[in-house]
Amino acid sequence: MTERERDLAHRIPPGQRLTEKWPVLTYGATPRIDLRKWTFRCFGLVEQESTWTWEEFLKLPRVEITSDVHCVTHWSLLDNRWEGVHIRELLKHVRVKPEAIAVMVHADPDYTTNLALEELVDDDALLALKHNGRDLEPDHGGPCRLVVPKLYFWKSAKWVRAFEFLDVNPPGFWEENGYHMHADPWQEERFSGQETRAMQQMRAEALRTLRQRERLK
Ligand SMILES: Nc1nc2c(c(=O)[nH]1)N[C@H]1C(S)=C(S)[C@@H](COP(=O)(O)O)O[C@H]1N2
Ligand SMILES: [Mo]
Repeated sequence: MTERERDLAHRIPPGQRLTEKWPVLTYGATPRIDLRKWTFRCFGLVEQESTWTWEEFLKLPRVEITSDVHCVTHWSLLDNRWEGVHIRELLKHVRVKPEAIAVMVHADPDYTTNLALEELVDDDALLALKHNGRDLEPDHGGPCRLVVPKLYFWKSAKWVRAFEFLDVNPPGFWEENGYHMHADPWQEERFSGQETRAMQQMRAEALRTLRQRERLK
């Protein structure tokens, strides 16, 4: 094994193959985003809702983070240099209530994905505006996408528009349609059938709670 191969072996999770070209994976078509109407919103279990316009969002301090991408369809793309707003930077402006344990990420056009709060505020998670020095292309989520490198890439919502803070962790779009609630590529957490009993109970209970709240409204 060469040094390069040894290095790679540590970075490619089981069942993954390297790709050099970045594939586009979207459920549906790339939405047209009007920056004059674009906002990013934090709502749910927060002391006060916050909303940024595109202009306001551009004024937030940025970070650069290099990370690997692992898609559940078995491709991995290494050494992506992302530039954007760190989640903890954004949350300096949001007082999240202590009951919040999870976040429903809302994205255009009608895409959602769920994360435990602690995974969203991880060191390497950000709202990315640039990839390898260039503005994110529309097909890859431009103007702004979430990047959560430690989880399969469907959790990294393209065209992200809001975080909804919750005291339960309900499944998002793919999680409702056969994919794993947690999605750690190193554990190969691909499908909902692989979830632990505790996770399946959490999933069912969260949905029950949300339905009950809907009824009480
Ligand atoms: N809004 C939105 N975000 C999304 C998706 C989508 O269909 N809509 N697809 C997800 C999936 S399944 C993957 S693998 C990655 C793909 O990102 P890419 O097209 O930039 O490779 O985006 C994720 N984020
Ligand atoms: Mo995916």
